[in-house]
Amino acid sequence: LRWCTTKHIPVTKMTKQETIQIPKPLEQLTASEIERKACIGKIMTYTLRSLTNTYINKGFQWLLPVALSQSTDPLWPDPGASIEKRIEVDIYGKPVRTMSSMIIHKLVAASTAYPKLFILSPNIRIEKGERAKTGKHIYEFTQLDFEMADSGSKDVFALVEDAICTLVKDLKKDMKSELTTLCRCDTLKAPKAPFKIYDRADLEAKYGAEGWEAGIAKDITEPVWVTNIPREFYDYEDFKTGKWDNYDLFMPQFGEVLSGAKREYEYKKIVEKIERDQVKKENYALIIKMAKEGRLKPTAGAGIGMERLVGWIAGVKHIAECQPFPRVPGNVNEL
Ligand code: ASN
Repeated sequence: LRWCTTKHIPVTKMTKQETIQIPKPLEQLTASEIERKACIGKIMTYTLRSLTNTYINKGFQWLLPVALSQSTDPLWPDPGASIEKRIEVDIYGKPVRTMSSMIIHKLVAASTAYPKLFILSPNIRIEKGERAKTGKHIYEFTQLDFEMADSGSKDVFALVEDAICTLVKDLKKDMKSELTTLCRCDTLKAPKAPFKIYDRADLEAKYGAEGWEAGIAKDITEPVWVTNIPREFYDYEDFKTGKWDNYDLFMPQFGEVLSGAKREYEYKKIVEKIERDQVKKENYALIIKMAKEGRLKPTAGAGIGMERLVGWIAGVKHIAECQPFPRVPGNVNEL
């Protein structure tokens, strides 16, 4: 998942932001706010159970996350990235970073002992404080991050469409009272697969380079895929056509809740892209070595932003409402 909504647009120029309140910590909530928080919490639990069941039933292994590592997602080049600070500390005489995503771990794990895997992975991205009121950014979030060996985009689309359609259909049946409290009983529609696929280049032509994400989210009534988004070296790029075999999932009236790709696995392409993007090669020595030895498999996967997915379901104004302990950019609470 990448935090790339409303890139390049200064906060002051973004409409609707004024109405967004910064979610309060638990101890400051009123009785009705506690009721709302509890409903969102129940929807989060339901969503976690439904999605993890779907993945387990399809033969995925559930891996536990890591928090510190020498190698993590460069989150670069990504036009939407707004990282204020990267956290690096020395342990045992070696530099480690807090995880910005487990993409590198996924590539290694899926190529070796875990051909189908998922992780509920905590990601730390110290977003600029000016993103406090976008409603879509938090400085710690959790992805349901998954990867599958010998797979491509179509496999990911089918898996995610099944997982989301099952989730919303069951939720509407089992969580009526919570959805009613959140005023989502009527407006939350159970999606129908297959979801439409748009090319980012066509959306840019229609809505402009800066407005396509907001534009498509506003105009759709069903979830849609957007493909061909230039970004980090590990997403597959066809050097002949210049097209990227990657994707984001957009929800109606909300925006992006998932991003992923078919991956690069060939040594020459990986090195060429890392050099082109001026990413530090030494941080990716292991996957470069594995690729050189032919040990990196063609995989595909994605990460579902849990706070965003539940935020869309619950109809929140700010996704930190889905966190028991809100992580709003620029706002540090005691808990
Ligand atoms: N989880 C994403 C993926 O699988 C990567 C990211 O979050 N930057 O592509």
